[in-house]
Amino acid sequence: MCLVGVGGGGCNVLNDIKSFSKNHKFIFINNDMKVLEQIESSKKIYIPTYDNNMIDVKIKKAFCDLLKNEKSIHLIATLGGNFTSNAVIEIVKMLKELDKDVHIYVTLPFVFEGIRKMDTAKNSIEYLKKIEINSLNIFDNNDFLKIRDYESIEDIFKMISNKIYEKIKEESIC
Ligand SMILES: Nc1nc2c(ncn2[C@@H]2O[C@H](COP(=O)(O)OP(=O)(O)OP(=O)(O)O)[C@@H](O)[C@H]2O)c(=O)[nH]1
Ligand SMILES: [Mg+2]
Repeated sequence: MCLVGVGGGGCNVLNDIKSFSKNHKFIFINNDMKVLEQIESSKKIYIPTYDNNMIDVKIKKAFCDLLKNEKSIHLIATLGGNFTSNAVIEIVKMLKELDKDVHIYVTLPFVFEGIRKMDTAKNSIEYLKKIEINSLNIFDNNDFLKIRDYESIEDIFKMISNKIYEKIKEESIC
């Protein structure tokens, strides 16, 4: 399986999944070079966000090389931040151009993070719904707050990573 994590949260989820099972291909994508440098992996793609055309020829080539033997891609994005919410759309469009099967796993931010983040996330989902993809799985961070068995936000993030991985395994046998 090929799992791709986008942005700060998406890369964290991918790292959690890597700690449960190393048997997959993991590709980390971020616009934050410092964060990307700290990730122990050779499969990383840096997308600078200083111009509007996020995915240029160089980045497309990097994707092509890393994904050349992969038919299905499982893409993880924790929505709400600017980078992730925009980049996920551009990446999905590019994966479709490359004729890949695309399964998407996104999370909605916590309500306490503010209306702006929630709106950014929901806009992104509306765009994703317009693209022909294999599946769009939406997880709401706020649902996890209702579970009493946690001590910190980090505990919730671990629960979310578990849930996403369970769903990826389900989708990959369909
Ligand atoms: N599941 C999970 N969600 C996270 C984690 N860190 C942040 N988030 C959620 O993801 C949302 C987006 O955060 P990031 O992924 O850091 O955002 P980004 O796209 O990198 O944003 P910018 O760098 O500000 O453009 C946050 O509002 C949180 O709701 C994490 O470790 N795990
Ligand atoms: Mg970031």
